[in-house]
Amino acid sequence: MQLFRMRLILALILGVTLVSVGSTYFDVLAHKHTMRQDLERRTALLGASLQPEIEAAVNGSRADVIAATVARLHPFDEALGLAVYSPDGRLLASAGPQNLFNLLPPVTVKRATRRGESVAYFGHDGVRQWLEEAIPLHAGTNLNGVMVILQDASFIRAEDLAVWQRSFWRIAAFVVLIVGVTLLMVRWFLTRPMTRFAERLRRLRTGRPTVVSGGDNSAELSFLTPLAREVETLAESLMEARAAAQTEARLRDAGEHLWTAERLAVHVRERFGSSRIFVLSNREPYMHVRKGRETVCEVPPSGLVTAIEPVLCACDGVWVAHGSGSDDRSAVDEFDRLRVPPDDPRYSLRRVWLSSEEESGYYDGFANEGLWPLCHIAHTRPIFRATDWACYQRVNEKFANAVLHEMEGSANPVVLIQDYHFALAPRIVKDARPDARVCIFWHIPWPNPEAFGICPWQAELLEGLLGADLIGFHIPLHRNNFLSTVDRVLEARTDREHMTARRGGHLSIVKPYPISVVFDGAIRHGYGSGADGFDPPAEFAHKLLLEEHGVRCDYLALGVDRLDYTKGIVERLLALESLLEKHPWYREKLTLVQIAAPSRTRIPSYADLSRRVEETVNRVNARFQTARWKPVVLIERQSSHQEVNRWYRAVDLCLVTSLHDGMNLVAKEYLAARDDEDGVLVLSKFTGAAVELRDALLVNPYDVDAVAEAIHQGLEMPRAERRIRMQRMRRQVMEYNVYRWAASILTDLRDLRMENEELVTAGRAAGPAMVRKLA
Ligand code: ADQ
Repeated sequence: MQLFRMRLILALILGVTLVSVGSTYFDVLAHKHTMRQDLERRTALLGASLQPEIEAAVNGSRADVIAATVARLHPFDEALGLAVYSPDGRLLASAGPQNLFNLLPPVTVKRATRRGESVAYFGHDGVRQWLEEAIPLHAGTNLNGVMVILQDASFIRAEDLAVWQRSFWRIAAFVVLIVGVTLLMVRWFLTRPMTRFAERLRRLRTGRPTVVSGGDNSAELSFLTPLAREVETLAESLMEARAAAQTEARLRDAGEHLWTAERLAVHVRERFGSSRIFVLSNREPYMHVRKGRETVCEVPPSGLVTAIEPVLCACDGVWVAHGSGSDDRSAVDEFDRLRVPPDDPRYSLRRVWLSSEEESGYYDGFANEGLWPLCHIAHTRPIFRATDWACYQRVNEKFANAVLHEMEGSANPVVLIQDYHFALAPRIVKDARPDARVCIFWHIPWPNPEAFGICPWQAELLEGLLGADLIGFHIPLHRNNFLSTVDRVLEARTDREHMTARRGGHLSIVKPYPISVVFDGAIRHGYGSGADGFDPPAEFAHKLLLEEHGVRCDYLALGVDRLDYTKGIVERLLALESLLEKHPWYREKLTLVQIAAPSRTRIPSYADLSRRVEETVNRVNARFQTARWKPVVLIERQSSHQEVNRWYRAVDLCLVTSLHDGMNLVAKEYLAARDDEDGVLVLSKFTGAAVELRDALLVNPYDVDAVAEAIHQGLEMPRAERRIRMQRMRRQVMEYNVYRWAASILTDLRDLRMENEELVTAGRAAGPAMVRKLA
């Protein structure tokens, strides 16, 4: 850097000096030219005024008259001398420095005589500089002599010198100014951004977050953005590769096989060959959102994208989803498609547009006011409107048709339909394309047949779902409930042993696949241990609470949820209140940070929940808070994945108190983030996650006092016990990660067709009795 700076300074000095000297040189030349012209003009005027008298004296041919006239007319302003010559070049008379006239070359006189006109010439003798102006003298039309006026021209050289002297200081000032400004610009616009950029890269390389102190430097770095994007993508790929290699090494060491994005991609390519995979979900993996004058492409936080993206990338599949971003239309082609991921396009996203009526009837209405509370036993009454149902049917058809359209020309396609928004789509797709392998994954619980029975269109929903070849739930209980509902509602044959349901001629396999999260240990979460200016997570959290919320505490508990009545947020707050009541020791020591993302805000029950949560927070805080502490800090917004991860790593205890939950990914994300093998998970036994995570402190969220006791137990738990429980649960999440979830579904989907064919073939071979049994 020093060498670069020295070279830059030298180059600047040389460059600026050369340019300035060159420009001064031309200035001096022009100035000199002007001064000479001016002197010549003045001398010519003087000559013209003297000429008549001198001519008269010369024409009189008397030497004494000529000498007297010349002597009389000299001296005059600026003139060095005046002389008169005969036409043959003989000096007749002179006034002024005689030696100079003797020195004069007769050239000007001869030239003036020869040409018959005035001749000017600048001469010098090393000390003085002068102008000779030779003017012919006439007698009538005859040339009778030459008059020479010598003008002092030394001032021109003096002027030149003065200009050079003045320019020297100007050039010096220029050099200093330009070098100084350039060095400052280099520092501000190059050195500093480059240093920060290098720091960013270093953090990326070491897997640390991109936090640069000193405020927003985005404008400063903006010119590096394209380069930064490329390098960051490259660095991320390298980090992922390194993480995958480390994971593989860990696995080899443990003699196990862990699923990674790369392994899933290879698996898909090997198993599905040329078959393309089509995904249908309500939420899209990439959203174009207008922010001020810019359009930004965002990835909505969702485990689904993480799991499904490697699958689609591996086979150049198509993801069909609702185009819900404010600027989504600007990013698609005439077929409503775009290639994603934006940085490295590998598959297509097909956006489907919905009118506000369709969104309100299908999404807000039937899906979220009807099916959501129907499937979650959380005592919020489902609302079923015939208009919403009609809309749900229409929209299911619309999305299914979009999938069918995308599938045109693809042989043996695979279709992965996501969630309760599309219960009718499997049947529509399968009827139109019997060669497709169709799967639907139901991300929420399936209640018992009595509870499901209150839906006026339960038969139609089941009929739609049974169009799929594979129906996935999180846990066996939901699968069993589903099969019981099918048994009760439809003319169909279910088989608990083989986990199948046959309706008409079509067989559906119904299986649990517990969804999970990415488990990449410390590498991606990568928050440091205090090195490089980063606070350890706990210190960061305590500092943030103090600075932003004025809260000082010893223990931190955390809740992370969408603001949804199934998540048991109010119950959690009541449990905290009960704890502070029964164990006053925790007052001024324990704070619950509740991060709540606003959700489905157009639906009245959600707006009501938001009000209730805020009221309860205010009431509990008002009851216990002191000058420097309060029991609850409510952060009511969608946070970034990184921010949530920081909190996971900072807290003593994570509270998941859902009243009912298909799985609950927060519990698993918390475990994945705790590479320090510390922390306690308090988990509702009504979540799907509770089936796997037996080392959590399992609670009934309705039993507020019991939850309070679990919090107490968690905070008092010895470090060794916390560690053992955390290790066991982390191992579970590591082995059953989200890639394994996707791989299991795809493997079963691939094998299922053969299994189906075998069963049907066996049935046919065995005759009518066997067929009946299967039917
Ligand atoms: P959800 O009901 O949305 O999912 P969950 O599984 O807990 O519930 O997933 C929530 C996700 O949103 C998590 O990744 C979490 O980190 C994130 N999140 C929540 N609040 C946030 C906030 N304030 N800021 C940022 N991120 C936040 C449905 C079912 C679940 C099932 C999943 C997956 O209801 O039971 O586990 O699908 O199948």
